[in-house]
Amino acid sequence: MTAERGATPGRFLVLEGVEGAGKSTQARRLAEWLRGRGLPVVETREPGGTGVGERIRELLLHERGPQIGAPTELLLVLAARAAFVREIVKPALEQGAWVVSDRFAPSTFAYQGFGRGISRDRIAVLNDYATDGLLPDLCLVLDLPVEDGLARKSGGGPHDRIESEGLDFLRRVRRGYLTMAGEDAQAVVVPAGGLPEEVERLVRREVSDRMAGAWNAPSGQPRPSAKPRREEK
Ligand code: T5A
Repeated sequence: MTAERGATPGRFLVLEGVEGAGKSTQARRLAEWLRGRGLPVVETREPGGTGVGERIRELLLHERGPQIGAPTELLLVLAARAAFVREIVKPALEQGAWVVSDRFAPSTFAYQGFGRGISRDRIAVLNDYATDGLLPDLCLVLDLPVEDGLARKSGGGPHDRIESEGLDFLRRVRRGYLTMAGEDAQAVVVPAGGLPEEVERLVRREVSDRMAGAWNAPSGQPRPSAKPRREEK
C-alpha cells in the first residue's frame, strides 16, 4: 500500500500530546485562524468523529466493567480510525479541505506502543490498514510535563480510564511522542507550557513556516508526497 501524504488537494494537520497539553484548545484556534485565511476547514477529533467512533470512544474512556486488555484497546482505536479516515478525513481532503484533527495515529504509537508496550512494527502494520496509508501533512506535538497537563484538567471531573493509568504510563507516552517527533520530518514539537496565546503563536509560526506553500498553491493541486513513511525508514 502506498503512503498518501499530500496526495489529495486538501491538507491534514494533526495536534498531538499528553493529557491536558491543550490540543483541543489549539485545534479550535488553529481552525479559526485558517478559516480567517479563507481556507475550507474541517475540525475533528479521535477517537470519535463518526457514529461508531463516538461509541468506541465511550468504551475506551469510560468502560468501568471488565478490564480492556492492551490488544483489545489497540483494535478498538484502530476500528474507530478506519471509519474516521473513510467517512471524514479522506472525503474532506479530496474536496480540498484543511482537516484539523485533535489526535490521530501518533496517539496509537505513543499510548498503545510506548505506553502499553505493543511493538511499533505490529502497530504500523495494523494502523496502515486502518488508515489506508494516509499520513498527516503536519503533526504538531504539544509538549509539557505530564503533571502540568493533569493539573490543568484537575478541575474537570474524575479522570477517565486512560488518564487513571498513572504518571509512569503517561511519562512513557510523552517520551514516545518526543522520540517519534525526532524521527519524522513532518512532526514538530511545540513547547506547550505557556499561556494559550503563547502556544497559539508558536503553532501558527510552525504552520506558516511549513504549510504556506500549500495555501498559496492553486486550488485543487496536490502537493507532491516527498517523505518516506515512518516504518519505511
Ligand atoms: N487514545 C487516543 C489512545 O490511547 N490511542 C489512540 O490511538 C487515540 C486516538 C482521548 C484518550 O484516548 C487515548 C488518549 C486519551 O487518553 P481525549 O479526551 O481526546 O481522550 O484526550 P485528552 O488528552 O484527555 O484531551 P483533553 O481535552 O483532556 O486535553 P487537551 O485537548 O490536550 O487539552 P484542552 O485543550 O482540552 O485543555 C485542557 C484544560 O487546560 C486548559 C483548558 O482551558 C482546559 O481547561 N488549557 C490551558 N491552561 C493553561 N495554559 C494553556 N496553554 C492551556 N491550554 C488549555
